[in-house]
Amino acid sequence: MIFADSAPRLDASVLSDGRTIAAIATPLGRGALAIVRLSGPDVLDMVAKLLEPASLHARKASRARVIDPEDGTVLDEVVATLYRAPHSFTGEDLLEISTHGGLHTPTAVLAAAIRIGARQAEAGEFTRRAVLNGKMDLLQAEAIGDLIDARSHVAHRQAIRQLDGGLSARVRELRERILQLEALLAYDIDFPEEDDGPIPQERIVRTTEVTLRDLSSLLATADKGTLIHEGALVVLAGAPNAGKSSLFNALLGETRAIVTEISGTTRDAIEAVLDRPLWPLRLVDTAGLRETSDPLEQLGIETSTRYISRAAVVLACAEHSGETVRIADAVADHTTAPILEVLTKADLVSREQYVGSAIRVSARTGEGLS
Ligand SMILES: Nc1nc2c(ncn2[C@@H]2O[C@H](COP(=O)(O)OP(=O)(O)OP(=O)(O)O)[C@@H](O)[C@H]2O)c(=O)[nH]1
Ligand SMILES: [Mg+2]
Repeated sequence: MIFADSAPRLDASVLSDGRTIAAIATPLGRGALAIVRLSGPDVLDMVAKLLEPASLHARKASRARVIDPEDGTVLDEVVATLYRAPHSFTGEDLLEISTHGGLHTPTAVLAAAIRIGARQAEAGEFTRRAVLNGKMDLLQAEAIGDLIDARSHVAHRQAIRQLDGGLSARVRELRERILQLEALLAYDIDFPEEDDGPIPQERIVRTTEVTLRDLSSLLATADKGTLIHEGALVVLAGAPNAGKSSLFNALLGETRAIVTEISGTTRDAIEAVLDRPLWPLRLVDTAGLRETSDPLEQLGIETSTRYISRAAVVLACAEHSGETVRIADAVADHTTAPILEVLTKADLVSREQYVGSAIRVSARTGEGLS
């Protein structure tokens, strides 16, 4: 049978020990609330042992007390919600307890669950069970990780789209097309003697072409995905005292790097993330490039060079027209990335005086920053 009509199913018993797992789902720290989650076959038993009253209606939030199963003391006043299998995030019976926050209370509730037989969940184990039980596919599980790790507006938006199944649908479509192609080929191989078989050769060629085109257009989005996750590395490079740190601060809108009139102020690379609409920018201020006998400054320059070699874009900064070209040439030895010539301190050079194609910027007046 060539056509498979569903994705290969994973054997849940191989990857899950079938025990009830428990974990604190929220970060530990001072806060109003925390969530302790339990998932697995013993959840109903555990509700009976942990909660008072123990009668919960599925999918209805109920007020309850968590009771220490050993000495009967009250651990917290909580809101508990029970989800019955398969109608839960993991596809198993699942209990969500909203406890008060802080360090001690959620930990005490978790410890109580473990004392009555739950196992501390590993990182990502609730999501893994959701995948094993067919509640979501791997791309969606990955999207949950991306959503949690999102540090910018675009990364967040992309993760939401992937969670919604956008990428899954594209991959599914491609898979179906490839299976179809396989069937056409197999048919052709099975009946080689028929010159003019029921499947015209052009049809196979056309399907192959369309599939290859769709595959490469999907692959082409991978680089963009990486940019969205990691941000585009934008390196400010130039001679000492060119105004790189001032430009860095002005672009960020806050004073992150030290600025002085002394050449060689910046010794180390300083990174900051700028949230931009297409993808975040990882802006890096670097030590000014020059010949030096100071070993400390030399180390800073080596760091600058390393950043330049990994950059997505380099801003070749200089305060005198003509000098930007020299900096751009020096930078080009270390990278194939696009290099933008940037004339800094534009407030000191009138437009009439200036000849050249560099972008004029001034940290002082804000000119050219956009
Ligand atoms: N007029 C004017 N002065 C500026 C501007 N930007 C920086 N400066 C001055 O130029 C000097 C050097 O600025 P920095 O930002 O420290 O220069 P840098 O390129 O980071 O220098 P190093 O870290 O030593 O390589 C300081 O005295 C700043 O006040 C600007 O846009 N206009
Ligand atoms: Mg500096």
